Amino acid sequence: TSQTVLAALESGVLKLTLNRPDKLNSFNEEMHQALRAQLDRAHQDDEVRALLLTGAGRGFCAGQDLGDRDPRKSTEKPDLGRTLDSYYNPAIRLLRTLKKPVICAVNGVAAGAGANIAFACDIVIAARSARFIQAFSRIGLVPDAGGSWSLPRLIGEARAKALALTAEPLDAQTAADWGLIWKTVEDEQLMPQATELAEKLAAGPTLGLGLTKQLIQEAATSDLDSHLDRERDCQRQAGRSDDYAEGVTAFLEKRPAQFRGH
Ligand code: T3D
Repeated sequence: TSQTVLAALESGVLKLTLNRPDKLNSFNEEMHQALRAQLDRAHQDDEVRALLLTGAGRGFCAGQDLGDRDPRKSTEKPDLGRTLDSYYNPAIRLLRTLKKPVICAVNGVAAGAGANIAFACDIVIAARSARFIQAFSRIGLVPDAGGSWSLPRLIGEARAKALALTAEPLDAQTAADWGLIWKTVEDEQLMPQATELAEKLAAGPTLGLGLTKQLIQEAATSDLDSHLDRERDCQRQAGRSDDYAEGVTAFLEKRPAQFRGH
């Protein structure tokens, strides 16, 4: 197995650590493949009830490894669409369709696709010292990994355009104030707090949490009328889960619920 993405399953949390710290965890081919394998596993393995994504060293992820894109080493123009089809787009789809909570602990700079992978996660907690950079325009590219979709939805067109066109770094606290991420914490508190949150969610009613995530995502593109029907369908499904019965029983018995995820 590749060391470019460290994976550890503990207490229902699959912790994935992007691990090319010398290159600020930018993506080479091997890291793309390793992340893909772990995201597939997260989908398939019932033992995985939450995903926690972070980076090794001082950065979270600096997007594509530009060392692999050196125009001086090739006479042919690259087909970057192929990288998106092969890697970034499947990764974003796998994160968004995972029926389990995805927590992102942004430990340092998140640039290019690295920033937009974070924004595809369900709950983003950032270290106070982290920053987000839509680095694409510095090198003549467009935001990818879903950034041109997620940014305007999260913070509105005005801020999305300014960030993407200028590539100015956004500090973590401003990102939180704008609603781009959930919150910031002191640097040394990042992994303890993100782990505690991930473990709490992993011990939760996974089926209901997965449906909740789906509903909120669908709201971006649905009208109220059809969305009310979707809520009804999801509530019907949640109401038939073992975890709902356990939740209500535990409430009536004045004890903590013991959810099993179905
Ligand atoms: O297929 C496709 O290509 C299409 C997909 C595109 C997706 C994308 O993500 S495009 C955007 C690519 N990313 C960037 O443009 C960001 C490039 N990096 C930076 O601008 C800066 O490194 C940061 C602002 C992120 C951090 O700056 P700083 O000063 O804190 O660190 P640094 O000194 O620049 O970086 C530390 C090392 O990491 C350095 O290596 P060295 O000199 O110590 O040997 C640097 O070269 C390396 N590094 C950082 N980012 C990348 C990288 N090496 C290769 N690729 C990188 N993206």
